[in-house]
Amino acid sequence: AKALNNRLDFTDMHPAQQDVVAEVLDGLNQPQKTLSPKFFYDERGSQLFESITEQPEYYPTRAERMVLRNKAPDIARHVGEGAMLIEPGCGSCEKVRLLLDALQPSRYVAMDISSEFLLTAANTVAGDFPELDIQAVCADFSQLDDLELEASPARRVAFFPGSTLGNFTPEMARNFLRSVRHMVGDDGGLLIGVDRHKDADTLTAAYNDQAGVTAAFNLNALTHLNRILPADFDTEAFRHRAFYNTDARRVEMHLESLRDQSVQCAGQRVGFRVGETIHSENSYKYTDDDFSALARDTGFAVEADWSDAQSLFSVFYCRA
Ligand code: AVJ
Repeated sequence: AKALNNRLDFTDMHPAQQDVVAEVLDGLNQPQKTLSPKFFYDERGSQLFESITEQPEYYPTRAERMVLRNKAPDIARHVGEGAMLIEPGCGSCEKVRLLLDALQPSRYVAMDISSEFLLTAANTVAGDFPELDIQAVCADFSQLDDLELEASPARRVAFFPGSTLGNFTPEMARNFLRSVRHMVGDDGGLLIGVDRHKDADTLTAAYNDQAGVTAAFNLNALTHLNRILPADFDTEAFRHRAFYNTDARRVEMHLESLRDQSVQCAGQRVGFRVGETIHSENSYKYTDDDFSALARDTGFAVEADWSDAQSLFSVFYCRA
């Protein structure tokens, strides 16, 4: 751990560089072609996501911010004072800011896979919250088990906002929350933002905004692949599709081929029939019962939950 200033430690766990080409080709060679949602987030993709969160149809970000801002004092009563707050995948640390004044954690552990982005974000938080101790940890989600946290009697509370859990299959969600449970220990907690199961019209609209930003975001994954593989996807030959799969309780995003075509991907030919899709994202939605069962399965119990006025989005506090 390298001290960058008095209150900001940096730990680099050197997350494994994955073989991106092999991973993408493996997904595109499945009977149902798939692509990980992580390929949305190049620089333009991150800007487009930012813009999605400002679209009138896309309610989750607004709803969660509202809950965190309005319920912060109540959340703080459950979390308790002086906790060690640990955020896997903290990104720009934007959500935690809404809680820090109320929560007064003894330490904020900000984890992310991109060290450059992480240090910028952590430094900005350090500047804005002069009393706060911060540990910035460069790591991916699979490294939670190996994370060395400061030995301290503080209660460890994981913070996982943004309905990032929605991108995980039920099996991935169970595995992830089990490692979170292991990390926070027997006295620990979990504060998590989850998008709720609701009518298909509201969900379909949220992933098919009128301005076409979500469509541009989805199609941008192909532009991203063109650059990094490289590949020669024609983004005009695909269209964005998003729908609620009610049985699986997930919004599915796909990129649908508008014609029979073949695409060169890292030197390999990948064929598409007209109407064939690349499944590019799942966004799972939860009922109270679904989430409680998941919590129970992973060694947690829901202690409190808060929602926006329209019950679109929930923040749960779970105790080990
Ligand atoms: C970043 C996973 C919360 O699932 O709603 C938004 C990403 N995809 N519009 C979501 C997303 C399309 C988002 N999460």
